Amino acid sequence: MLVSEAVGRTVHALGGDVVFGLMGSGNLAVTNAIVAAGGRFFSSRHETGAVCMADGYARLSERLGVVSVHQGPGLTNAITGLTEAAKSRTPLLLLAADTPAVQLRSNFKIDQDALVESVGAISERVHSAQSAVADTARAVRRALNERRAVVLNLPLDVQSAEIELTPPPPQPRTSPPVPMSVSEAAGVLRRAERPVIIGGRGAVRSSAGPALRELAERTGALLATSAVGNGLFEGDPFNLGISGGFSTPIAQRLIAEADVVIAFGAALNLWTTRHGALIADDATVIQVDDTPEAIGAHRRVDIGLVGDAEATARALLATLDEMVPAGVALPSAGRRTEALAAEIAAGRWRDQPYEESRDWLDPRSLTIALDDVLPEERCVVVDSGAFMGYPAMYLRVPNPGGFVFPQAFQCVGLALGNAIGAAVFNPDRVTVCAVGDGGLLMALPDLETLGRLKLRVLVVVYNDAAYGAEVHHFRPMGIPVELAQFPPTDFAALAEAAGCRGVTVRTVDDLSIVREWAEGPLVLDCKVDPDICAEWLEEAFRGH
Ligand SMILES: Cc1ncc(C[n+]2csc(CCOP(=O)(O)OP(=O)(O)O)c2C)c(N)n1
Repeated sequence: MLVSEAVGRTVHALGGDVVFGLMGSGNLAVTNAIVAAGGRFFSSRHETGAVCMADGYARLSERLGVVSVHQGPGLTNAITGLTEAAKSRTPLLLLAADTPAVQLRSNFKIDQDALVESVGAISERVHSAQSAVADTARAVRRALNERRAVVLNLPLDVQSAEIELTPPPPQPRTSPPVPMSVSEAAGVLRRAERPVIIGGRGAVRSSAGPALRELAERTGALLATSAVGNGLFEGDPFNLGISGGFSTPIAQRLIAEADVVIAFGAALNLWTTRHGALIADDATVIQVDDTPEAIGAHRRVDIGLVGDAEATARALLATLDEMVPAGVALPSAGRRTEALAAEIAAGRWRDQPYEESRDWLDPRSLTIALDDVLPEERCVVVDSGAFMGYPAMYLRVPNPGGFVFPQAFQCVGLALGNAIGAAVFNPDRVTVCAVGDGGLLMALPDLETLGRLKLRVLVVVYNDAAYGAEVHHFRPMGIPVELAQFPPTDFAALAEAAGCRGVTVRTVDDLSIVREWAEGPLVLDCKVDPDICAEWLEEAFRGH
């Protein structure tokens, strides 16, 4: 058997059975082998789109995301999406063909290892026919166990060598880490009067939601999430929603009043803490993370616990039970009152007054109306840009699997791919891809993919005919912004040309189309007011 076939079979055997990619002569054989073994392959029209699809698929499924690309330009095209996946710690395997070492003058020749490593991904390689299965198994193992984006380089000469297929070595199972002692942190929680728990992506990944809700009840804590953890505490009456720039006014007040903040799998970066302003200077900060480097990386932390979010929450609950005799109230008892729950419930973003745009579709009214018209079971995927606060602030999500926020690289144009991957994972759920006009034009090749795959994706284009983020940033300084403004683009026509349904939305009444929408992709070209600048965005610019 050829090495290319053995690699494909091994990837499939180790769980890589859903593959996104773009065919070239260098990766056809390995991809065919995965399909021949029973895998499914989804063609993208741009390699970064393929990586984003695998990234979106992996974020929701918690399985390995697999991508297949041609050597040289196939890999360079994939790099932007790969960077987001690497920064987001998505377990991803990118199969990249590579030029044979001896072909120094090949047009396709680049230093693939250096390129890949420069963006924080791991470069692995099938070194020889003899080591091909072990090399492949190692790449998969590192992607899953280390939660890293791994590129497996497949030199063409090695691919075409002959080997006898052997089964891959059994993959070790790792158990989640538990801190040696949680008594100091439990002691702090025991004395806390106004604790707040913040759950991030690490908490989502470890399915810590129920344990954290229990811990909050036990300690009188209020609950919040980082942006990527959105949905983790949905339905809890003491859920404050996203902590950071997207926080409601009441959430901002309550988080800032906390005397103890305990973060589970959340980086506590400048977004989550609103440039530090959300955490009081004298608050005790506890950070729980399974990655030692994450502890204290963004801000002062008083107690760091290296451990899995769920396991640590359970250990804290058990220790509190030992420390506090039954029937003895903690100082925070009485904090979670019905009155506070009612105040939180009445303080959603959609309840805050704003001055409605008179001449255009107001992006806030658009998003509130969308929230009403969409089914509860939804997955919201958000691109980067000035518009991105609207879906994050006004669209409810049913659970953490209902929100994908590919912002680790702060790159425009990735969400369409993520949305396609999300919809491949969950074809029955409506996937909403919220994107600016600039972002969708950057990802335009994969509008054809969406049309071809006929996925149930609603693309909502916040179309202000501009790179709005740049306009809102620089215009107030008196700096000319014409270079970031464009003539109108007709996304409804582009969508129809790509095999999707396309509709222009000028008023919220036009959203009635969503109620009638039964199948296939629908693109809404929403002509929003280009002059509205969200308050959170002004705040975010301070971090530039
Ligand atoms: C790949 C990439 N290029 C450029 C930027 C700089 N940038 C940040 S936001 C933005 C504007 C995006 O425009 P659009 O998608 O229309 O959303 P809007 O800001 O108008 O809401 C740009 C160009 C970026 N973040 N990523």
